[in-house]
Amino acid sequence: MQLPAGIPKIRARLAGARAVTVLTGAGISADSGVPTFRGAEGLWRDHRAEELATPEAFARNPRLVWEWYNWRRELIATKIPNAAHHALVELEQRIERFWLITQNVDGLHPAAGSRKLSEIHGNIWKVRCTQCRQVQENRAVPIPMLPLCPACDGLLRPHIVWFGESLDPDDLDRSMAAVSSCEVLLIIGTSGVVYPAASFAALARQAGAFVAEINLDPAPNPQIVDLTIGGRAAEVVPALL
Ligand code: BV8
Ligand code: ZN
Repeated sequence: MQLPAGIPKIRARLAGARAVTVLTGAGISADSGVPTFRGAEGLWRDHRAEELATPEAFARNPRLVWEWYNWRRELIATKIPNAAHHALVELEQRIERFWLITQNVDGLHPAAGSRKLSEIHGNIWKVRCTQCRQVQENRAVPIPMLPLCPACDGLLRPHIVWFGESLDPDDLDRSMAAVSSCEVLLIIGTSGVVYPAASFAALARQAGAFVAEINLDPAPNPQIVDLTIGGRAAEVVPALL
């Protein structure tokens, strides 16, 4: 397979770097068979989804929202990390100061072995009590309706950040620190429409980082990205090592 031209440039940047930050989106899990959000087969082309990932939707109809998450849990339960996820675990071990920020809730990065990681939109395998806020891992597929907290009988919700909800402050602080102190920022498989993640590239650039993007259908944005590589993450990311 002919590797895109930009790869040697990124390899050279990574070889000499002491601080590298990576931001991933649904595109890195596409090669594991997890549907992306806004693509042709997108999870979110169905208008329901856009309306379901909000606290209002959950307050109005928790059963409908849980049905949607049970459908996604069933879908994701059979998926495994791909070569791109594993390559980022290798990169984490090679680079002195490394941090991975993912928008994905599918849990494939921790499953691959990533440890220096912020799952800034949460994790589909975690639930949170709406009363006592206790967070627990729950891998039941499906989760029986309506799930209640073992500690206080409160209604459980997915431990996921919905639209209109703020990110966990620690995740946000850690991510902002990682993007504003890195020499290289790799952006892999994201459409860059969701904030605050969509602002990380500009932040890194302002701080002097070399910003490279890997995307199946690259929409080069020279204002904030130094180099764009068109290709599948599972093929391109391992070639960066
Ligand atoms: C917040 C959980 C403060 C749900 C998600 C107006 C302007 C600016 C901001 C806003 C605004 N109005 C509202 C906001 C704020 C809002 C926002 O950004 N809205 C957007 C839509 C405009 N953000 C928020 O609400 C955030 N909170 O800002 O707090 C606040 C507080 C109160 C009020 C206001 C603000 C919370 C955002 C978190 C939302 N939760 N998910 C769930 O998943 O169940 S976001 C959802 O989209 C997913 O988490 C996903 O990770 C994320 C981003 O999508 P992508 O990962 O990029 O996936 P996508 O399908 O879009 O793209 C895939 C890409 O991969 C494509 O480019 C494709 O080409 C590429 N690709 C495909 N295959 C491959 C590939 N690349 C490589 N290889 C392949 N094989
Ligand atoms: Zn509780």
